[in-house]
Amino acid sequence: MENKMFCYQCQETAGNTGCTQSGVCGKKPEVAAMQDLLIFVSKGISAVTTCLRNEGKKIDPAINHLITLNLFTTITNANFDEEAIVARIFDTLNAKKELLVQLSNTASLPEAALWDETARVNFSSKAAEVGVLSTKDEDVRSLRELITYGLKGLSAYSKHANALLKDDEDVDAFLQSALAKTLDDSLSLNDLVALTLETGKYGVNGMALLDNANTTTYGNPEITTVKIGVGNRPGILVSGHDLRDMEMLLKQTEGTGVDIYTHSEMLPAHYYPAFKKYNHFVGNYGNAWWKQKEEFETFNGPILMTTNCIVPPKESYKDRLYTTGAAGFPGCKHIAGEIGEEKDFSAIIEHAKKCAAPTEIESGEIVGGFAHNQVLALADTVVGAVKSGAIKKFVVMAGCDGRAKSRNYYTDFASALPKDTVILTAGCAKYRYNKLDLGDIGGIPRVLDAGQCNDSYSLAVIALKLKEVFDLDDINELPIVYNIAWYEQKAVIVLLALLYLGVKDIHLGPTLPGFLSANVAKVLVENFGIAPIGTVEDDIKLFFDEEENDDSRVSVSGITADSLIGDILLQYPDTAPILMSCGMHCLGCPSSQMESLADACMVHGIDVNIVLNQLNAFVTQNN
Ligand code: SF4
Ligand code: SF3
Repeated sequence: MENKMFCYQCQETAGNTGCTQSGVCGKKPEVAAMQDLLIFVSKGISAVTTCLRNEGKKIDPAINHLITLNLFTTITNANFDEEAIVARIFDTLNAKKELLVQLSNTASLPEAALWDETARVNFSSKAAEVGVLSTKDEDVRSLRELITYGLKGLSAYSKHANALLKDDEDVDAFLQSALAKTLDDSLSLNDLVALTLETGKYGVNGMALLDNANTTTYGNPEITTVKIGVGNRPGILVSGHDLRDMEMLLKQTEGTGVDIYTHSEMLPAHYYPAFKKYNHFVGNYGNAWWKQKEEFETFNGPILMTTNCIVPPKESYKDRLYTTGAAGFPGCKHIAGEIGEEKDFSAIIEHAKKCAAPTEIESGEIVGGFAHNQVLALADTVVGAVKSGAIKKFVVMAGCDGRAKSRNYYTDFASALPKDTVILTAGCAKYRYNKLDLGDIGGIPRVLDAGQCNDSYSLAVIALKLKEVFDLDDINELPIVYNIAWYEQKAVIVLLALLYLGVKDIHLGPTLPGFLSANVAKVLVENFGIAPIGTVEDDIKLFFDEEENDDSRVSVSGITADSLIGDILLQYPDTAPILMSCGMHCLGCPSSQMESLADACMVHGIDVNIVLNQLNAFVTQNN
């Protein structure tokens, strides 16, 4: 893993020593180092709270909120402000000191729980000791990072629910105990794999918590047409994922002559009934987060970043960029406010009044609002379309967008999909295809947008409902395929939640996460059929050309269902464990060498396409 050049946070390119390098994210090395230290002290305080719970003591919700906000602050592209991160380290150390005196027995605590420091000057040297690469075994490190990133996603869901005054002590207790376990050297690889799946289970709980918080506060998202042009009054552009911030800003801008627009992941705010009553909530401006440099420039007015993803701003609009909550950028104004407090947005509103109206960059409308309640309200139509064959398959294309050219794949893939398929999406990945004219099937749009990445829960609810309606035993029997784009750490929890729900054969792109060691990737490939994307042409064949899949599909590795076992082993000897784990324990037998993969799978009662996926993924990873 040390030889790979990738970023632990955003997986683009850049730092090669864990998250302590300045890279494409624009973070300075000192900022990345302070993030490492904030994670370390968050793990430390979590070990203390976990011991306190084991002694039967209650943890104040304020401590839970401190830990979730710490994790949220360190997710990809949320906070670049070194001093804000250092302040959180001090707050955490102080809170931990108060908790430690309540603990009867401190003997089993890890070093992170006992570490204390009052001199800021000593933080850098400590950060250098405790970064990602301080775990030397690459498989342990890979699983610890997978769990930690999943917990960061869980913390984001919790934080958004907490902002709406909803808490789940079970989720917080798990989050903290799991964080503490990432410090525990006595855990085996199997223990860590089990903890990874348990993280997915709590991911589902965290998503349900947030879904309940959002829908009970703002109503169920409903089909909505959103304008993408502009009006002629000055505006404030709101980005990130925090709906409570959006609510407060909408209220405070009413009657001020300032319009409100959404950017990137805030688009789904338009789908909530509670926000529709605001006439000055005009529309969506622009695209996914990575286009900020052009789009914030032409917006002309101030921008409020409520969470990630921030692109380091150009000087030309930096004075118009405001942050709040977990987001931060040095030199940009930060609007404070704790859970339960009304934030004061007067400064950004006054700023907006002095700005020109946005410059129009596109016009027209997009349609969204297909979260679970809305889709289930259309269940009869949807089920009827599936039964009649009008809809052959659903393709879950949820996830993140990013600036890499390889992400054009998703636009091309969406365009190449057979006309009898419907895309289910959530997250900013949708901007790769939500403005294409993909039409509808009997009135059902071919792109159903459930909302933010945080709303991926809706896609799971829809799948589980369809499984019930079609009376299936296994979620994988549904006509749903998964081709998910990923970028930020928070998205890891969506993957883990899907794995916990039993979803198999998820394709992930544009690359598999770099923090997966070869062995951890193998576990995911063998047990869940996780596979990387291929070319658009190959993947369309793989997902839709069932006849060809049955016998002669050519995979990226060159291995087909017709390949002889002996030839596969000759070309890729390291694939033997994959074939054996699929039940082919007779590989040493000369006659098995002359069998085709399809025949061998048939004899062992295995789906040849699943084995092909696994072989393909393995060969792509290791060659
Ligand atoms: Fe480097 Fe930024 Fe990635 Fe950290 S997040 S490894 S600083 S590119
Ligand atoms: Fe996008 Fe950052 Fe992930 Fe919330 S805003 S989906 S990348």
